[in-house]
Amino acid sequence: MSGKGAPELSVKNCGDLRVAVIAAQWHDKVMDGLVDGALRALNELGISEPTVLRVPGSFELPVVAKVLAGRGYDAIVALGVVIRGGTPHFEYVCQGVTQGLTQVSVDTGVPIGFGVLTCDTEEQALDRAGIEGSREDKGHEAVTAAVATATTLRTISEP
Ligand code: DLZ
Repeated sequence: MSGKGAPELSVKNCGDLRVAVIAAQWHDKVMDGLVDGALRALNELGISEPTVLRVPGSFELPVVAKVLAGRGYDAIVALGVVIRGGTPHFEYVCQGVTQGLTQVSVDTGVPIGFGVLTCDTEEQALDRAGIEGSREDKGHEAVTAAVATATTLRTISEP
């Protein structure tokens, strides 16, 4: 990650962070890629024993994130895949998970990496899943964002 003033991420400044990963269970192949990417990123940062929890679908991510945020985690990573179908259900699930995770993060002050793909097709999702042939690795990215935010929050001293 590059950004003006953002702390460099390394095992030295991240290895002691408590991180939880929550992953939905729809669209197995994409989810496997997202979870693998997230665990790879955590391992690179020396965060070797993350909590990993599964939920039925993306809609259930916020409630588990909220409970974890109250249990002392420094960062949470939420992973899911929502693929547009022929009904408005897609919009409701996308809206619920996006607003729910935003609310939990802002209300609790615990950063949540947003690794929820919202795609028109499975092909688009696979292209972002961090598997062979994918152009993007959104599980890895979500960890990097959450951990970077947690390290930034640590630099803010008490008034
Ligand atoms: C019901 C549903 C549908 C249609 N599609 C998806 C999806 O593409 N991705 C996903 O993660 N979950 C989906 N779900 C399940 C909902 O997230 C939720 O688990 C159920 O509505 C039960 O609350």
